[in-house]
Amino acid sequence: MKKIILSAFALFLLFSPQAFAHTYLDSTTPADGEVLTTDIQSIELNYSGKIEEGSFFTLESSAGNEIPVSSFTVDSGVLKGQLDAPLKNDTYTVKWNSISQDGHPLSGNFSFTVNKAEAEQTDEVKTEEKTDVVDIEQQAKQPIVGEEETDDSKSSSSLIVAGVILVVLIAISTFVLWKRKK
Ligand SMILES: [Cu+2]
Repeated sequence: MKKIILSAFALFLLFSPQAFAHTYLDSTTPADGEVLTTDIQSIELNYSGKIEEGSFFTLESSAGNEIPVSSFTVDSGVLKGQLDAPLKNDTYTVKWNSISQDGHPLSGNFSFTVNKAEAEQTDEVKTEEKTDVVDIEQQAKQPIVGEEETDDSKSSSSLIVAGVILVVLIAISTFVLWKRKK
């Protein structure tokens, strides 16, 4: 009987890391709500775990026009999209789609603003802009859109684990009853 309990426990340990391996979007560069004052060459999405090849995102201007992204690379938990040309001053939305290593489709979006300083600006205006940037950066610390979905999926993972435990318990009690009959 001890052996059965031990092997049931081993079985549980074997399956549980996978049940908890759900990936979520950890951070992005640029960050959600960030205001950029310099040009960027790429957009990076950092996930909490591995994501599958074929994960991608689209980049849209505030008018809804799609900005071309020349190439995507997936390196373990990092999805990187290369930009063809410098971005004009505007607010952009990144709409991302990826598949977690456990097969979960994941999606969400975040936005950032490009606000490059004009070549001829008085110092006064520059100081004003700096204050604005700090305010928006504080807003950026708010959670990234799409994390709510992750929390739901986490609880569903716990449900799966609970289900596995239940099945194992039923199997053990069935076995014990069968042995007693013998
Ligand atoms: Cu998952």
